[in-house]
Amino acid sequence: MKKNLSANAMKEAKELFPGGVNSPVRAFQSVGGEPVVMDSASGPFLKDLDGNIYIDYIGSWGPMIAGHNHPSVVKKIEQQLKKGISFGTPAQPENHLAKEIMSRMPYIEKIRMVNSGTEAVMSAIRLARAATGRELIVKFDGGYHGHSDSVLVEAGSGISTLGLPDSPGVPRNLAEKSISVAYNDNEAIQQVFEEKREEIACVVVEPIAGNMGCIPASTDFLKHLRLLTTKYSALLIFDEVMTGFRVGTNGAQGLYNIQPDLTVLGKIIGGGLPVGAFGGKRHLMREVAPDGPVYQAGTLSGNPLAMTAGLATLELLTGETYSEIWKQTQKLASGFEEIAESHSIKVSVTKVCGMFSIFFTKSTPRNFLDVKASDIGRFNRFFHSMLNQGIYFGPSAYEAAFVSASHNEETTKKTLQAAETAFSELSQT
Ligand code: HOZ
Repeated sequence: MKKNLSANAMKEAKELFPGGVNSPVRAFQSVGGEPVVMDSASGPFLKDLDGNIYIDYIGSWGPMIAGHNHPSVVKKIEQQLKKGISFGTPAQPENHLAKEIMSRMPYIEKIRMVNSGTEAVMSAIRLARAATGRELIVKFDGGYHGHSDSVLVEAGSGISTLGLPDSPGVPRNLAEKSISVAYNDNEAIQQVFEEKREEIACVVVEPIAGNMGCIPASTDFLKHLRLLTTKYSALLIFDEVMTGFRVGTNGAQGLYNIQPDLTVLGKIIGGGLPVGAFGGKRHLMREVAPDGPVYQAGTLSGNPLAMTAGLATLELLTGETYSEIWKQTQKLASGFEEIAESHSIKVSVTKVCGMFSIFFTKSTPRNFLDVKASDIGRFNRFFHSMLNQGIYFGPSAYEAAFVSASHNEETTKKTLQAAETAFSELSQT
């Protein structure tokens, strides 16, 4: 595999950006080696600067669920491009995307478009604090809700990939307002509520965690959260930045049939362009400026190109699309487990539609502690073997892999062939 052009570009990038990247996980720090610099993408494939082609299981960390550069998404972006890039005024693409989202997630009665998932969570938490008049927030260990101050406590994704406890720069008195509890643990959350009761403004949760690898919540756990938050009049915020329209037509809230008070979205609803959104019950959203006093604003919010790309992507996501994505996800997951088994390697592959993770551990992880106990060194070696064979996973044992509608029997077959080699190599070390 030629790597010269990519290596040179990374050398230059290291002079320009911290760690040579604009988002920490991309830096390959935990898996070792040098990041690959991409040049173009199409369907399920990425092509690097040296012309090497990879089957991509990052999908830009989720948004590219239709596959890279889907013709109808590209066409609609081009049409909008000709009409204008950004207006800073109300524009119709905002209405179109909002209506599509709300028809799929009926618990969102009003929505505010923002520019990233981080911004959306930050604003939803501000709204929850204002609406309840309380300050404490509860999150879960290994849950990642972007990088705003209140949620960088025991966080997943880059924070766990880099082995950072929390982040310096977060004021201590603010961090003290955030409580982090074990995921999928009814007793732990019950205890927190019994102790803090009416001090808790909200619980923010990824209904299917995707930033400590893919760890689905049990239905019982999510139901328990709904009951507790209702009992203590706290708000339940579903962070569906990753799961929204990935795991099914109605997101994780549809899959589990649980009604959150607020929902946070991102990734897919921007079709690959920068977008976030938060929404929920009308009486809560009425508190947001200018209807109410909770301030939130953004120069590029509701950007017409991003709205158009998001809508074009959602329009491609039918029940049939999800069945096909689920089929490939299941084939990959069972394929990995069977091949590993045949080499006497124990892996546990967690999965939901379009998302999976390979953990080098005997039993299925249910929380962050279980994930941290898995063999990260083995994952790193597996990652490099797959990469060398043209299969691109996220460069971290704490990130989920994503399957798109453009992945098919052929890509699954090639991926599993590469896995055969990777597990065989691992069994010899
Ligand atoms: N926080 C993202 C994954 N969970 C990583 C984003 C990126 O590096 O692009």
